[in-house]
Amino acid sequence: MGFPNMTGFVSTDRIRSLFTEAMSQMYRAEVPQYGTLLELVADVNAEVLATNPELRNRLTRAGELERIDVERHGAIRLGTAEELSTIRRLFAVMGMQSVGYYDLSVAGVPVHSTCFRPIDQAALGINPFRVFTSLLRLELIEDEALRAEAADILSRRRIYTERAIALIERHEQVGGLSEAEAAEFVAEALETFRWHGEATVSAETYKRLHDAHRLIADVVSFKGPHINHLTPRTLDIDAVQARMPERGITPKAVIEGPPRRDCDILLRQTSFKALEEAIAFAGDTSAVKGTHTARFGEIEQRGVALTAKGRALYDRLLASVRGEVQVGAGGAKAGDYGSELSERFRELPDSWAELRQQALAFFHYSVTPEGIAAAVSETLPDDADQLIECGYLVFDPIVYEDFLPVSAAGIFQSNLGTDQQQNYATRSNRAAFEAALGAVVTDELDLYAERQARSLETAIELLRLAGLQLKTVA
Ligand code: OOG
Ligand code: NI
Repeated sequence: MGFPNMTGFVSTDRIRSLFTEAMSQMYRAEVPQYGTLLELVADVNAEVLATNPELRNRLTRAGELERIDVERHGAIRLGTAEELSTIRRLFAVMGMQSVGYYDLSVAGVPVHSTCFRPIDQAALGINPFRVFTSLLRLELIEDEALRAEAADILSRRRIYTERAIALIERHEQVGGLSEAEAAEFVAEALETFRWHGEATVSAETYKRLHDAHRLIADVVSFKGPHINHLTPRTLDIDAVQARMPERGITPKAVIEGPPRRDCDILLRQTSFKALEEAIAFAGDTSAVKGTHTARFGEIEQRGVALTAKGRALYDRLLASVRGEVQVGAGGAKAGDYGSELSERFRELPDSWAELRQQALAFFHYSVTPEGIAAAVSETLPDDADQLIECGYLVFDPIVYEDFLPVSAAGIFQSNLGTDQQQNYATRSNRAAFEAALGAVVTDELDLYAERQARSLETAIELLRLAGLQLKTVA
């Protein structure tokens, strides 16, 4: 695993795995509840796998069982275009690319975001580490003087170490890093994500930024974009949510995303406030310090990726529930919301076969041993539906590897305090985001569609080759 290939470079997969592990250790030390959560998730996952052999088999076939224990996503919030384009280059060293564009201004959060993650199947199987990365939209600050001040503060900070930049450049120039360089890169890159208890601004500036939006204070007031959560994947989010209080954790009132179903779709998430941290302000000599809440805990459960058609149905059903029941600050009406959600989502079929037949979700196709045997002895139909009916072809759900903007907004809001619902007039600006990023954002639907198509082609090709074998033998 740690062996360099012929070029003497270690794989980007290995660098990502080293980084994920280092990040997880750092976050465990910084936020002890994260460690508690990992233990609870591991317990629940083990119980689910022990009692649900069908799920265990499916995850094994999909290559997901192996990765569950290391599977994490995190989030950071950046302040400038330069910080964003450099993070793109930093994540590229670990084999992660920008996938998906999420506009959160529509939900009153002055950022737009992307997810950095591995793209190809083998890399996802090794370690699907993802980072939800947001860029502050300073243009959404109404107060012009404050906007200029924030831009000025941001322009003066350096969130990457010099050595990290040098190693990114080396990776770009020679095409990889040696084992020793990779270890150094991981340690240097980690510095960007570390928590700093000393604000770079005075208490007075912090307050003005905070009054404009808590998120603006979080992005602008510190030396770097501290990782604000690290989320393990659970196989039963309702069980983890229910058992959190036993371990001293209080989750938010509702689980974001779709309801519990037999066939999981997309992504379900819930979070909890982790820390109120003491901070010292710049130039502050008094013993009185401030506090800042930025870091939290979260769990996620992943289901099948939906097609554009399935996603449109999901969005419509979710919007109809949210239009009907608004969950209050203290969790009022959470029960109504949950039952309304389950009720309305009955419109979205809850069997893999229907989801496939109606082209609502993406599936991976594979040939069965019966299919190969049949191909050798007879001429097979070349229609996928017929092959499935004969038991020659099987299909498994392709897991959703991305995020959901409405859920993300809910996660942001619950951790910023629910009192800050604002609506911004300016809308989605993907072009500006891509200009800041210095690259085009990959469309996640294209990736799923490609994987589905490739699996089907490969399966049909395998059957064809098995059939040829018959003709050669005969
Ligand atoms: C990111 C919130 C979004 C998710 O899982 O949807 C997110 C943030 O608070 O910076 O992490
Ligand atoms: Ni998250």
